Amino acid sequence: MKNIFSDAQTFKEALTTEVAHRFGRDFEDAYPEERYLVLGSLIRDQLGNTWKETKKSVAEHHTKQLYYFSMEFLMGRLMTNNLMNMGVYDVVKEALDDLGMDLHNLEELEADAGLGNGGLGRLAACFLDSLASLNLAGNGNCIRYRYGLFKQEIINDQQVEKPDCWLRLGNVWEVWKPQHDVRVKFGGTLDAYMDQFGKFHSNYHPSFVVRAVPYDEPIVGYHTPTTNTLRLWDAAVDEESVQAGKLNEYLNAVSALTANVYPDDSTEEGKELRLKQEYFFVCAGVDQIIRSHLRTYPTLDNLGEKTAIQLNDTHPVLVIPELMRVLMDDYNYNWDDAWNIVRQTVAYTNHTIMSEALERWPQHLVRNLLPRIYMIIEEIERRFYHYVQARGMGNRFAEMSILKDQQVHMASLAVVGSHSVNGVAAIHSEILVNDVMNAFATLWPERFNNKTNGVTHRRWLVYSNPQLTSLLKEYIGDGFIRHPEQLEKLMEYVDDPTLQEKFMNVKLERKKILAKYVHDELGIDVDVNTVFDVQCKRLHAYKRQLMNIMHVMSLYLRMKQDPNFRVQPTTYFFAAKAAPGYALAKEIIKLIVKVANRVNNDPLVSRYMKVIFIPNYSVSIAEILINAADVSEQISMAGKEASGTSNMKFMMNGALTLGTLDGANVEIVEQVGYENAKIFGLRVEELEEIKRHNSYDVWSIYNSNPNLARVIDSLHDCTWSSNPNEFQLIFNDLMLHRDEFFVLADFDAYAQAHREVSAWYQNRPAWARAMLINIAKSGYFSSDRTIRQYANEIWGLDEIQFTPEQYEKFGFEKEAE
Ligand code: 26V
Repeated sequence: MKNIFSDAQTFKEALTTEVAHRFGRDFEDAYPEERYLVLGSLIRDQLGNTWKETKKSVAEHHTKQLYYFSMEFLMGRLMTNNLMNMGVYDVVKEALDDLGMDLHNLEELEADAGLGNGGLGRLAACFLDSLASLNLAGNGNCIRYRYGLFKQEIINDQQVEKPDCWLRLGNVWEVWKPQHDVRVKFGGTLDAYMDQFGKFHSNYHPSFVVRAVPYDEPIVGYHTPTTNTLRLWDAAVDEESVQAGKLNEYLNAVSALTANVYPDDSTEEGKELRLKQEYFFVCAGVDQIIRSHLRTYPTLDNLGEKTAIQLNDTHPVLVIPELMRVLMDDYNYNWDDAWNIVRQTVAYTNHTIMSEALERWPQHLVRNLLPRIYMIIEEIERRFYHYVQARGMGNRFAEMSILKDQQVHMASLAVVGSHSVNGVAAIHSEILVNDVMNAFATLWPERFNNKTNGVTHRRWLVYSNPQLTSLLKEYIGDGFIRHPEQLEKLMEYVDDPTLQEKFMNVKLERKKILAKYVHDELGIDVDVNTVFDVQCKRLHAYKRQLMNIMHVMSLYLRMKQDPNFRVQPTTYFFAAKAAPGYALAKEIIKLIVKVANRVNNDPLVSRYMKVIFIPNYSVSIAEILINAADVSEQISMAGKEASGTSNMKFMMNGALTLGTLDGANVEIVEQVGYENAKIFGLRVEELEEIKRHNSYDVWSIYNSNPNLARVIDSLHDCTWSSNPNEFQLIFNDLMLHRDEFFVLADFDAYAQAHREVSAWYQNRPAWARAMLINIAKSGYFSSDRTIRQYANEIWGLDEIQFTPEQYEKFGFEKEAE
């Protein structure tokens, strides 16, 4: 078979022929969308070859496989990423250049796959890249949402949510597999009885049955044949299951199931639908695993030896009772054997300690929607109770129980039913063990471990910042693309004035690209010679975007009042989506936008500062925003941010962390040293102390700090809005509800940290050196390192075996061991 990607000429011919076949047009006459679709399908078809070899090798060598169950995969665009990983980017670019077409323009036609809310979903996407690039058999399991997370527009200074129609042009990467559908059953009644041998039998009469139909996307590793699968389940009607006279109701229920990503893990409405979504992709995913296992092995006894399932937070935790159900009811396992298999197979990652974000479902909801699953959960709880009593920890059972307060506690179910529980940064894992899950950690210390998050440096550095990548290659070669720890080689050159200058020019290039975007999209001119200070992440009170904008407000007010007070010119960038039902978060966005309007239109102050709110934060925006930053704002209240992952992306692109000792910031400073970051604010222990003594008094801070008091007054004295009540929620949150996230307590330290950063920036060589050190030390935060740790310490995965001939066939070189 001829490889159409072997050279530009061959590819050009393949492309033009395919455009004619598909659309009946010459390439020159084809619409850009048609060209894009054809290019995408040629790439996808080519991946079919490596896909086939990967599946074959896994089956032949009985390679252990991982299934990463996640409600969210924030993949972003895949075209260029795939071309780069396949090693054919240059061929395709040349072919398109010859045809008078810019590859970049075609890329732009691809919609972001925004199937997620934030860090948790993007982490899953980074993990897929690392799994494939490290030759590990790791597949994703998720839902094919027809609409991604809402698109954010700012209208009348406020967030407005619009649908994200990411499938408008279809999805060139997916392969529809209707032959692999699965029936998923909900509701109804269960007649159960025990026979004379104590075996359970049941007749289940569900009230709602839907077919789950998979769409598979190939996930290709960097310069290797390994091609894994991201399986997205769509819901389709089951013709047999419509109740008489209820056709419309049925069709609507099927359609709703996979309509959209939940924009919030905390709102009340749509709870039942969310639970349905969770069981839907769990049931389908488990069924697929069992079927695929039984194609290779005669028994399920060795399921846990050959399969690992990782639960990305508790959203897929129903895997535990579902796998129990299948093993016992469909394959005749007794409880104990089934339980051992389940526990050996399943591992759980916790991503938050915020108690309002820990999943709990009303018991009646679970019982009504999933009667058999609920029964199994009750039995898990019953046996767990006896287990705890027998180990003399009965006094702490209440902390650990699954069923309490009329609710099902999903995190407890996850810990009880898995063999590994991990947090996502060292400090977070410590808090889990010492505080949130202390009873569990006392009962099962060996079950708890830490896996500090990472991000794929191939997307967040190599692909999104080609300017920096070529500079790095010039100094340390290209080994770091496969071995990110080699970035450390840059340490040898950080004092080199030539490199420092070259790097500052690269940064300037990236700032110009961002400035152009801001000009084109928002019509605002920003000065690329100012400090670019960036905070981009979901809007949550604990992340303290409010503290950031209040600091900006204080500078503005002081400059207006005092003609001698001037600051280092800075552009403050914000990007953040708020959950549609999260009123305080939305009000904070409004405040940022209103402050921006005032500051940017003030002829005097705007020479020293501008504020830019970039709407619709997404993977593609992150790709141009993060690498343009000088300063990375990571200012959550200590103890609240489990890890953070943008902090790592900023670091890889040289930005200096201005942050609290929270999440992975702690490990970032461990890597770069305190002298190459700016750490401020109260630490976890100090905050604990203040809370213990109940000594936090916002009014005494207000009364003793005129500068801060002026900022707080400005919330309701019509400085930023003609309506004095516009920011009532914010004022109340700070001053009447005692500022839960200690914004006032950290405010002065934060302002001081800013002053120090500004002074630092004025020393160009020192600044450049610190930035280079951040890049050199960022290898640790590659998801390659994280995935290796998961693979070795939790999953027990071995590499997929390919022969040297297979490598050669696809044009790759096998690395020496
Ligand atoms: C948190 C909260 C807190 C307040 C109310 C509503 C709400 C809803 C969701 C969440 C977060 C849920 C889990 C999550 O997305 N965690 C994030 O996981 C990232 C990847 O591990 C990590 O970097 C972030 O620190 C963590 O917040």
